[in-house]
Amino acid sequence: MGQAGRPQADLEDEAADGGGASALGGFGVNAGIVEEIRQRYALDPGSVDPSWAELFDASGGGCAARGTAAPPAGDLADPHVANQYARVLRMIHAYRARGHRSAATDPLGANPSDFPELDPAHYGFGHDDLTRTFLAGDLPGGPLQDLGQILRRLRATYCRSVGVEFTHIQDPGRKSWLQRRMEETENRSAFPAEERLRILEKLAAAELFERFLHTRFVGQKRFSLEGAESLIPLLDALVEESALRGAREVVLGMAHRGRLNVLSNILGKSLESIFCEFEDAPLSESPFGSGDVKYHKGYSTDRSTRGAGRIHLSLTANPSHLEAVDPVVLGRTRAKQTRLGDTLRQRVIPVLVHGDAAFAGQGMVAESLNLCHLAGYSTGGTVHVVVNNQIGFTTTPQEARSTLYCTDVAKMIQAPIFHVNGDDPEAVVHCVKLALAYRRRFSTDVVIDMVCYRRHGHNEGDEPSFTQPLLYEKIRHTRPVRELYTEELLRQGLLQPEDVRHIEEDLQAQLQSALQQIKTRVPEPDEPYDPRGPWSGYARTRQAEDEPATGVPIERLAQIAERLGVAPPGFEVHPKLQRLLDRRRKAVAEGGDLDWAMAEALAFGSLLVEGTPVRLSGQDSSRGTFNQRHAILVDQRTGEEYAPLDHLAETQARFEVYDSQLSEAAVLGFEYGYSVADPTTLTLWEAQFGDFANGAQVIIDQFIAAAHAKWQRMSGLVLLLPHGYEGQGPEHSSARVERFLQLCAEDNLQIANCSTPAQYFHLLRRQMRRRFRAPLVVFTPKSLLRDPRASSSAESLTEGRFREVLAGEGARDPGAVRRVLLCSGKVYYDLAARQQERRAAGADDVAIVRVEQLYPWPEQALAQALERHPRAERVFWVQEEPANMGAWTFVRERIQERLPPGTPLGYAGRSASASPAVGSGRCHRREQAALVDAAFAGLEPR
Ligand SMILES: Cc1ncc(C[n+]2csc(CCOP(=O)(O)OP(=O)(O)O)c2C)c(N)n1
Ligand SMILES: [Mg+2]
Repeated sequence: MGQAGRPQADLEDEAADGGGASALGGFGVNAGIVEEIRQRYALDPGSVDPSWAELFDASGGGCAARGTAAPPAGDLADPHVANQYARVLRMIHAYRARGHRSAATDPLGANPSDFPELDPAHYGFGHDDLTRTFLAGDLPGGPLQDLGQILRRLRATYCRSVGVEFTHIQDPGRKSWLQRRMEETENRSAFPAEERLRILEKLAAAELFERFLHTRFVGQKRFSLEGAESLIPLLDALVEESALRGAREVVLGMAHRGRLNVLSNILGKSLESIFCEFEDAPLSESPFGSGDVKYHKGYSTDRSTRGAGRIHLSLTANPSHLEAVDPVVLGRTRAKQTRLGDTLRQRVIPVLVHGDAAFAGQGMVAESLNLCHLAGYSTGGTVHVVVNNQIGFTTTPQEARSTLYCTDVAKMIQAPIFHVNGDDPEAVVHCVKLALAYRRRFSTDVVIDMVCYRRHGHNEGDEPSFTQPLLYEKIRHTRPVRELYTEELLRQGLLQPEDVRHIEEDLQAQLQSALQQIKTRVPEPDEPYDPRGPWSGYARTRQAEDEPATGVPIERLAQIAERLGVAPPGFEVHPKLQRLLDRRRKAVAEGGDLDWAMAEALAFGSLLVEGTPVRLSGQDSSRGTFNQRHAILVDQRTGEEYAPLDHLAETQARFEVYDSQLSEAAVLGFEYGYSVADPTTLTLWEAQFGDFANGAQVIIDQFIAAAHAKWQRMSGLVLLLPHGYEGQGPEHSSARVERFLQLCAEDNLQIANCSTPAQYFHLLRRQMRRRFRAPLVVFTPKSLLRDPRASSSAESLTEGRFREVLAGEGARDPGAVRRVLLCSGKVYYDLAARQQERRAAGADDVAIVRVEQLYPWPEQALAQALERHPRAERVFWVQEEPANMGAWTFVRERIQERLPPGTPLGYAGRSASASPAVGSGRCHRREQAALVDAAFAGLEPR
């Protein structure tokens, strides 16, 4: 409000003149207060609320005189008068908070018209009061207004085609910004003729597209938009308005409903290629990978706008799994903003189109909304559009949710929610402009709930009357929004009947000609297959020459280590951490042993100084779940934070580490999206414990593993999944190695389980230093983080590369080896310890081979390792996991193939089990000892 407060307490009695609409003198305003405001106005007109100023101006400055000359009949001290004013103000508030309950938002007409709190009678007002003047608070139109005038504005603003929920917004500035904008305009826009014709054209394009497909490709699934055609003018206005306000890119995510329509009418995907997909013509086959159905594919394009040049639009490919694409769109957006240096987050705008049932039902929605204001994940606000056709497949809203609206979940982030009637396309376009203005101003999510209907069944083969006969009887008699809007424009003389015919004929001709075209000529693919933009130069298949040396000169490592160990002057590091920093600093310079966290810091640090940005996110990742990383130091006096990795050198790349919200699906989806949009950044997601990754299974199965085969989209995302059997119980032991291995084919993933810090160092660097890109899953250690046996020398980081197989350990005479133990990860150290004992006892006949990379399967390296021991009688696979888990079922055939005929492959590990690990530490130790025994069983000294 700013200026002299609007005078809610400045109330007095009813008008002396009997309630006429006269100004101050006529109606119960405390004369003393009016005089005081008048005097302030005389001294400084800017110091009072503009509505007072209007009033004083209108009365030629004489109102105060009238106010004083004709004192009001009542006084605020009179409880009856005060009560009456309070009731008006309560009613005004009720309209702001609950006006949406009687807004005409449902094109099928099921609007509750008599919500009690919106009835003046509820506040004791009758018909006679309509012409009486009351204090109107901060409602535009002046501080004193007729009750009728007050109600008219409130109903026009809050109860027409737009119902708004905004009073849950706690920030008074945001709330009053929106309130004022809506009330001053009565929440509508006066569109010029040109814009109204454009809306009609978009509606026509939307409807005719569907009708054409309906008649030419009978019975084929397309998930028609009919009943919700206003989505097209909505998105059209969104793109135009965004461009006008300086946006360079809009990143869209949406599900099946109307997707083809959006591809054609918003992204400009050619009709020819869409029709080819319906025909299942050769073009619709994927030249690489297995491809996807037409209504899941992504697309991107540059589109010319009317007033602001070109804007890049991309629709993110998505799986059938509703809402799974949400965080992916946000991550992509964030990466694009970062690459563009768009710190205000106004140049790349994320837009998510949802279905009503999915928005209310899927947990991913809440997880993704929760990213909205988090420093590491904010995108400056997402524009959410719910295509609320009031049904989900065959499920009614009453069955689909416990909430009043399908959008209620968005209130948790205090997003304003505009419920708008999809049959009022101007109101729809008005809402999107208002929503964008709000996002621009406050950098936060906004929600448009476009209430509409679904003209046909869920898909084109469905008969909706089986389950919703009454609803569909009504829908049968509902005329398309294009018809309704056309009539309106004809009525207003903006359009002549022949104009309508021309619009339709033109569209029809375009559709017809495109269909004709594909009969004679196969169109070019819409998107070239070769990696484009930031991905040009990267390879989706492994390159024979692509095994870069990843060592880093010792001088550089020493410089990095030095910087890692120093906090700024005066920064008070926790004393225990100070010792860690000192150790880190000395480790490289003095040739000490490096642990896992140090090797990781040096991998990150060396990439950063070479110009490769690093972004790591996960629960408690900055400190590290196991208290190992300490990527951010906290001043013990001030709480200030300092990230040594971000202060290595003047010209280094950006280092970001974020403690994520406590979710897996949305955060992993976000990081996946980030990695797709930015191949130049080492993007890592870390699970708190590896098994929690199954909370993000959809992202792993549908995106990380399959995106390349389905959509030819590459990603270099790294997943860090703590894994290892340490007696911590069923839930903290297994990252489900078996599940990741089951997903592997066509070089879609890389799966590694390193046994030394140096290997981890080289692996991380390899990920960014070669052209081949595929997501990398690393099973990371827990107890090994502090196990002195699992340390590496600084020298081991200075040369060489990641080795897929480590076969160095073994008998001094390889020819004397009677048994080869193959394993992966931490169990190696248990085997090595037993091997040491046996050696001490004079038995040196076992070789241990570590498979450090499980996929792509290191065929050659393993074959070489086995060939070194031609006299081996037995080969065992040793693992900690139960036999139905871990790598056993994956490696079994692959190793067996390599063994001489008749050499059986043995298994030493836990028995098959329903649960990954036992609860008792004692049982765990017993089992662990038993599996090591089994690995060495039968090797009595000769
Ligand atoms: C996670 C998930 N569960 C189930 C389905 C199967 N399914 C496809 S569409 C649909 C109904 C979606 O309703 P709504 O979100 O309202 O979108 P509409 O089809 O009405 O546009 C269902 C259940 C799915 N695709 N994804
Ligand atoms: Mg629906």
